Amino acid sequence: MLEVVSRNGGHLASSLGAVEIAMALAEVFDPAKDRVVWDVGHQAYAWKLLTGRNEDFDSLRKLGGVSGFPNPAESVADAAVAGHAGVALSVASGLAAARDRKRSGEHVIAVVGDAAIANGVSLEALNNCAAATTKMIVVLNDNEMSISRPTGSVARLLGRLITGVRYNRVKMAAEKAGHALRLTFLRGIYHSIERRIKSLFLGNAFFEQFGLRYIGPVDGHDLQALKDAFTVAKEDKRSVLVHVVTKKGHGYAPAEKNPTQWHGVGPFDLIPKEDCDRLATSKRGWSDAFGDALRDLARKDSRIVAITAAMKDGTGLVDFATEFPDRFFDVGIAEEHMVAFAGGLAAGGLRPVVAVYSTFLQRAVDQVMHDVCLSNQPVVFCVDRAGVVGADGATHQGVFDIAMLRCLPNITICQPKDENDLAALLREAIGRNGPTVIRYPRGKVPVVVEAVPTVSKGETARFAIWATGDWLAKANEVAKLLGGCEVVHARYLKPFDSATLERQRKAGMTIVSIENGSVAGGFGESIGADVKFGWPDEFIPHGSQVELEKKYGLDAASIADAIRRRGL
Ligand SMILES: Cc1ncc(C[n+]2csc(CCOP(=O)(O)OP(=O)(O)O)c2C)c(N)n1
Repeated sequence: MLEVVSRNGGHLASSLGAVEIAMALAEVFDPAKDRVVWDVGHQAYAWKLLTGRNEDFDSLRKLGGVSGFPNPAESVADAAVAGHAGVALSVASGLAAARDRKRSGEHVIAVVGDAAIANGVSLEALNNCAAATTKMIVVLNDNEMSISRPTGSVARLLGRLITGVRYNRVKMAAEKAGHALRLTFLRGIYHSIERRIKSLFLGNAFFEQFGLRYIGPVDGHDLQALKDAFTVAKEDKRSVLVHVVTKKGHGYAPAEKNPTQWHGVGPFDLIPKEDCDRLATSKRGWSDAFGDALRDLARKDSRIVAITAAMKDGTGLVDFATEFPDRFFDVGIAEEHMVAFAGGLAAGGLRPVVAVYSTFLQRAVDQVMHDVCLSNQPVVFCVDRAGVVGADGATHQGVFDIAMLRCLPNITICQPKDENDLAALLREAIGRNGPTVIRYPRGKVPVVVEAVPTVSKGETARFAIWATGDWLAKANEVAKLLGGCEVVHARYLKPFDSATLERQRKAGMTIVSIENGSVAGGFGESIGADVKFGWPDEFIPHGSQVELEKKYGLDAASIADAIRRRGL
């Protein structure tokens, strides 16, 4: 796992922490018959190695290779598609209810992390699982980490469950040393232990109230202990939750030391000179540019607050959180709550800035409509990873946001072309009395890019290319290859620059659109472009961004060829 991820990049720390869980599951259950549903699925590399993907594992996350996430199309051992957090308990409940009807007898197991179990969908599933199924098994993989430190009351409850057991051991030891309890000093410790043990039972009761027998906490790196616990869970007639305690990054010192930085990594030197130094020097991306621009604005405008759903690091908000701790909210993996909460903050007079990946905003489209757009709240959505993200594959490609959002009344959608433009659009968004979406892609941010037309003064262009943000540079390349072309940076996607479009139409130009988003429902459709380039009506698999653009004919040379073939 280490060797392959060091070459291909991937989700390392979570998968290292779940090795023994995967081994014990593969041994106690039948991967071909029993159904194991991994939540998010980024922690399932060992499961892949153990269930038929060992030979091909070198191709992890490569175009045409083994996916970084579970997928039934890849193996029968993968019970469900995964990539987004919080749904494993729901999917597993459905599989268990279907089994109950068929009386087919297989076991259904959901493996869920301590952050994902606090997600709204997980809690909805917990609320329903006793009514919906006769029996399912939940493995709660508790490493006391989300990507960064988890927030919220469920995290606190789980923490109490673990410390409760540690204290239980201390209490027993104290009891053995019975006479010592006469000393007041030790009596104080004893009472604090008592209190913690009470809270332990409250914690057990939490899951028992949902109809799940609670087993644990079990040491998640003790293979035999895991196998024993899973066997008990298997044999019990009732639904069971096995609380497993693991260490994120287990077995690789740099990842253990800094699990947040090693959650998802690019290629790295397997034995780093110094822990994580390569990551520390990684190039400046769009997320960093966003974080810096927001801090700049926040220093001048005290109404600005920032919100993330467990993605402080990925969205570039680490420095904001440090500089403005009381103006920063990490709501946990809870996108629906995050957006409705932002609507409330805006209604209360603040200027909330929601930083979220395009693919995860999908969860909260209803709240964008109902709690933000309908009452025209000034919420700014900074939609990161908008466009194809590459190796994370179909569950993570951020290609649907334009199509999903542009139909919503009151919303403004824009996309910067470079770093300066991002800062400017953010400033404009904060000043707007209504919702704004600013979308930008995964990857490095250019400082300045300008649209470069290839028509001389006085000459009329044969066609115009309208390009969104990050693909403006590509439009320039196409224009250079073909000549006779106007290039427009579609800075605002909604409302768009209709005066320019009208002028070009009147001049008889063909309108071409290029966007890093789905063609269906995309920007090109909204302007009625004659030729539209973007991602087709299918799920885009994993591969590098460059490879995928080539494969789908979306690199500059292929686009130029396609335009030429149309006789333009
Ligand atoms: C809906 C959704 N929001 C955000 C993410 C990004 N994300 C991937 S893993 C992760 C943390 C998961 O933590 P936990 O469930 O505790 O599992 P661990 O990685 O610690 O094993 C997050 C926030 C996601 N996959 N899905």
